[in-house]
Amino acid sequence: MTDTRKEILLALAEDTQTGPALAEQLDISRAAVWKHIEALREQGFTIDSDPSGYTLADTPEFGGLVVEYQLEAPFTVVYENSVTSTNNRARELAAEGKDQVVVLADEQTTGKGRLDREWSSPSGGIWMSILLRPDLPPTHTPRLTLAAAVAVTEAAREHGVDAGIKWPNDVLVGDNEAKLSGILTEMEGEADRVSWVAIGIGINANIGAEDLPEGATSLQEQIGTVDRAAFTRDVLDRFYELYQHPDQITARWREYAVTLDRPVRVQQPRTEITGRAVDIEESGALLVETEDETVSVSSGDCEHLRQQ
Ligand code: BT5
Repeated sequence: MTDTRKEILLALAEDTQTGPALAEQLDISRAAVWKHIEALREQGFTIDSDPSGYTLADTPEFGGLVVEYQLEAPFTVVYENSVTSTNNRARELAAEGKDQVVVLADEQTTGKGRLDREWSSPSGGIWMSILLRPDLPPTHTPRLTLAAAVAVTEAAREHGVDAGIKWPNDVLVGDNEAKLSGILTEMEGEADRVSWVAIGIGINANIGAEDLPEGATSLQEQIGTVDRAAFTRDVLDRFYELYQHPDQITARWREYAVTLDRPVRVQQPRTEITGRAVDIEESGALLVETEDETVSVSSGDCEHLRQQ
């Protein structure tokens, strides 16, 4: 979105504005104002005009502009109705040298989970990837994934959903621990420096239970239809705040963790660790107390076992 359009939307969100007032405020011609208003209408914004000026009567339910114009984080939002996977699209944008871009979609046709698993992504979800070029060694990127889980959990709690985090980054709801959100981080880089990272966040938003796999839940199922644009903004702003204050990530993650202080089994490609999850390290690794030692587990699939 051009900054001018963003400024017009912000001004209209405040109050009715006359064409001349907008032209003066933005230092553009009245004809240019009119063109921008037309472009915004084409993007689904309902802007009424009468002698008192332009009034923002309605905004589209979802899309790039509606998320971006009130976003505090400095991300550009690239919206697609349907995409194979927002992570794939983010990878393409990374190849073009882009940074601080969010790819957002209503539907993914081949959404990806971790380890080549499938991620169901029907229309009505919030499927997005945040593309960043952080000045970090690759070993620090798991923390960005934790930050994304914290951001989703806080946004969900703000909406009254009883969300918690299963290590490393599943957002689960309620006693039966139904999965509301999952995160897949992909990156490219060298041994000591990340070139880019795409943090892929999937949130089951306005989707009925019948369109989700077993064991999944959605915001709609929990609290009814949500304003996806506002929810997306909330997650992105919270994520960006944590990105700027990485020292807060693990403390906030611990606050919402449902994995700590309980028996777990962590599956890794070649091994399996069973014990009590006691803490996470700054790196994001899970500390598991087994019968004879405390093991630091940096990745794997975690299963919560029944409390003994
Ligand atoms: C994840 O994998 O939880 C990571 C999911 C990341 C999805 C986002 S959407 C935006 C971006 N673009 C992508 O293509 N991906 C990212 P994992 O922990 O492997 O969990 C996958 C498992 O969760 C599957 O094997 C199913 O059992 C289950 N599952 C699939 N779709 C689901 C859904 N929509 N909600 C809850 N569970 C689901």
